[in-house]
Amino acid sequence: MAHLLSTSCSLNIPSCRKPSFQQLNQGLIGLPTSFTVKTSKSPVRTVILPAQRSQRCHTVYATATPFTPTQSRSGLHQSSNDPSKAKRVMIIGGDGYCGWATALHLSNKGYEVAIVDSLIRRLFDHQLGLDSLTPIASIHDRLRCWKSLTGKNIELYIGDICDFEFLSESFKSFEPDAVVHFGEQRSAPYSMIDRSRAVFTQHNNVIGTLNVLFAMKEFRQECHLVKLGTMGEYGTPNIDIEEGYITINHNGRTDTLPYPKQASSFYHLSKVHDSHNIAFTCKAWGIRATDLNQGVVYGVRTDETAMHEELCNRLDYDGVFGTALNRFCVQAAVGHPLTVYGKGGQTRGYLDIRDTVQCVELAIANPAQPGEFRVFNQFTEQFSVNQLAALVTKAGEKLGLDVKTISVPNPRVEAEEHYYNAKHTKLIELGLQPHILSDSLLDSLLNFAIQFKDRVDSKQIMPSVSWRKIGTKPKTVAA
Ligand code: NAD
Ligand code: USQ
Repeated sequence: MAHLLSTSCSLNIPSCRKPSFQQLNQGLIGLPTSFTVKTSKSPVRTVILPAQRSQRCHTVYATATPFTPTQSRSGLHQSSNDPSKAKRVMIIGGDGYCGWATALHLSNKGYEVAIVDSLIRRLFDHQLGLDSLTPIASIHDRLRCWKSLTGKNIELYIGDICDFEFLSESFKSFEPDAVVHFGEQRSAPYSMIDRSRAVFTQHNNVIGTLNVLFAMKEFRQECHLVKLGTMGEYGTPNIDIEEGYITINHNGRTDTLPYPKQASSFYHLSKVHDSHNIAFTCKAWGIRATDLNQGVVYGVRTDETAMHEELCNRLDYDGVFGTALNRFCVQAAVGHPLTVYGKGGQTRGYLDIRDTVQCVELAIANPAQPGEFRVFNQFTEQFSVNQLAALVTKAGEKLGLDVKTISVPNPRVEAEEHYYNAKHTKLIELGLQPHILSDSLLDSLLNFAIQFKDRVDSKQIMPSVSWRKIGTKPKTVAA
């Protein structure tokens, strides 16, 4: 992959010192004493750290060893294998936007949590010259801070799930009862930059998920997979969207079949293929799985990430990784016109990141049966892009901002005016209490954007990736 800077790293982290808050605030503790990055032709691999069990609290060694010290396994949520133990949840992609918030939330709720992440998302940012609106601490500092604030451990396995050996070691070491899989390349524009990114996205996502399925079959047959899918798998059909399955009468016969998929980017297509692979392995091997077809997520704060600045989550506003509502709030804060693509009638399901963590918790607490492939549509409200722009304009004006909107020629190939009515009752039935997009949430998101507006690089706001112009030439190689 021409765009990938392949790395293998060795890293020594100083010994176990409990940080003071002052130190954490100054970012002084936990800086690696040595850090080397080697480049090679192979994709990003495992971080390899020296094997010293005595320093286990701050040292990851070999491919898959916990970052934090082991703690007595107590908690509210019990493992199906041994009811006296807390449920063990592996969060793949736990350094990312949804994964980080979820890892802290579940840890706070008494689950034993491990994060598995290749940190490749941080590399994408470096390669494309992007940055989160919010400053984010390294994963090591994040976990040290969490431990010092709450006394709770989150174990850390740094590596690529496309590397089956690494994933196997992580499974054997952590022995998860549930795996929450966020660990994919998740940007539709990224997957449409050039051939190399399209191929990378499908390889990373499809092979990574396939490896997770094989690891479950081999090492943790009882484990429940909670996989992040996307509402975009369904596209925008001119009929109601059901939750995963539709009952069809055809030529006098009836069957309940997977709902038709009409994805509209190489990224969204990778999710469709994942869903098929998961459905097949549920049938063939008796895997238990929940596919959470999530809508577009907005917001940044959750109860846990708000506890300390080093726990702060990322917030993307750029034209590649930024999503509609988050982008509009940042645009309003810096006086950039809101970028409505095309006619703005594109309608999608949206949810607050506080509901992402709630939905995942509900799915884990109410697992699918062996062999069951369960699909939930995970969003709380639907909006068109024009409606979002109008809501942000109104909320911005209340804060004294002069918010304008422009119509940008649509860089994507998508319906700009269409019917959209997607069902989303199954998570409500399990107990989801939605955070509806309110004036106060918009106020707080806008205030957040205003707080960090000096970090905004306005050059990153306009879209630069065209669905029609994608070609074979790697885009980051100078002409
Ligand atoms: P993100 O890019 O912030 O986080 C993804 C994380 O996965 C990153 O930390 C990355 O380093 C890691 N990762 C990627 N490939 C990996 C691999 N091969 N091995 C190990 N780690 C890997 O993305 P996000 O916004 O948190 O999204 C998480 C999941 O939720 C994705 O699967 C995405 O498709 C889905 N989702 C996100 C949204 C949204 O609005 N953000 C909406 C619907 C669905
Ligand atoms: N849009 C604009 N202006 C912008 C940004 C987006 O009009 O400045 C429009 C897009 O054209 C699209 C809609 O808003 O019609 C949503 O785009 P988005 O960038 O907010 O979200 P999308 O590309 O669909 O992807 C995001 C996440 C992805 C997840 C998906 C859920 O990046 O991981 O799968 O939301 S869903 O949209 O339901 O498929």
